[in-house]
Amino acid sequence: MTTKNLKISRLFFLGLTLTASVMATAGCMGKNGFLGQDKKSGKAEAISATSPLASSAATVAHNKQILIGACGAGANSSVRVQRSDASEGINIGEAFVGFQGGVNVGSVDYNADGIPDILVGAAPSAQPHIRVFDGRDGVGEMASYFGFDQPYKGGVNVAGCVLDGKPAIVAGAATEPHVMVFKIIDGKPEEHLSFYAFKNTDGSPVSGIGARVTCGDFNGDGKNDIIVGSGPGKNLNGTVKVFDSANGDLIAEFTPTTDPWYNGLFLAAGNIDGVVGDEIVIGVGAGGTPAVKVIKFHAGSPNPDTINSFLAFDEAFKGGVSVGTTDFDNDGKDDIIVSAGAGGMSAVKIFPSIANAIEKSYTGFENYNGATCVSGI
Ligand SMILES: [Ca+2]
Ligand SMILES: [Ca+2]
Ligand SMILES: [Ca+2]
Ligand SMILES: [Ca+2]
Repeated sequence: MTTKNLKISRLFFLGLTLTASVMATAGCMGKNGFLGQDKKSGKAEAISATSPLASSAATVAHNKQILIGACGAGANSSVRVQRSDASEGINIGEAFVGFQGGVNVGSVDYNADGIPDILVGAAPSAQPHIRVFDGRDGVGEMASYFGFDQPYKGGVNVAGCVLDGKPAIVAGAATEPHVMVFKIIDGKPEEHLSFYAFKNTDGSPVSGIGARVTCGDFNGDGKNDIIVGSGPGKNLNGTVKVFDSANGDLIAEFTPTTDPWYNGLFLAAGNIDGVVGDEIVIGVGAGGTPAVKVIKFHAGSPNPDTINSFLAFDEAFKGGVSVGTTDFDNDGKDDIIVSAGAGGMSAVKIFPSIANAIEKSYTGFENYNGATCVSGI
């Protein structure tokens, strides 16, 4: 559908215990049919064909984890958690059973119990379905939404956030520059912001370009900001914009590279250098050299600095680099998670803080060569 027709929407709250009939009524149909979960239980399947780990019954919090999703078109929607201590992590299985369009992942402590929960967004070719799974065990669905009006079938990018002390979800339309922010109030989403991240000079939204999203305090004022990077679909040369989470005002805008990142970029935020304020971590989209950059804000300067830059994978790899952050080694500085796009055999790596040495290396999904995406959790 076109931008012109993409209505500013309310989030459709589907309830805490989604049933198959509700899913069907809600029209949750993709190109391959029903996208929902196990029709009998109403829960996600525990094990998927591409996931090597069995479902975990663990109920304790494990910090410093990596959330991994199968992201590529043609992939199923497997999602699992990799723990730093190599113990068995949560395995959601297919977040949207039968869906072959891939997903993207994020996390937020949705129910404010101190345990980060799992956000999964359906990739392009699907309705913009967001599911939230309990981070304690992964099998309890906490919520299920459509991030944008259901006629829109471009998919949705998701990120967790905390705004005014409340959990929040940032949703970016995957094929349009529409961004919506929802605060979670008493377990239900309330629309907080709705705006277009990329506009033409006449104020109309740029057509055919998606919004990749993350959340962090880029300008170090103690309040999280909404950070949007251009997705694939049009040459914006990898533009990043930072918006005030209170009102959607633009705080900063930059283009992190002079390279032609025509296929968009991936982004995450975290306190990489340990100094007040979150840095933005950028990973090149599919088609480009697999570069990662760490961007730092300086008060009073319109131009942020690149404080680190490295190749996440062999230079010849052009599948794209999904990025995330988590303080994996518990030194007070967030570390950088990367995962390979299509053709990278689901490689996942950790780069500690701003050093370029690989600390850990994993396989996201065994025997899977499609795109893999990551988030800290
Ligand atoms: Ca929680
Ligand atoms: Ca801020
Ligand atoms: Ca910092
Ligand atoms: Ca660290």
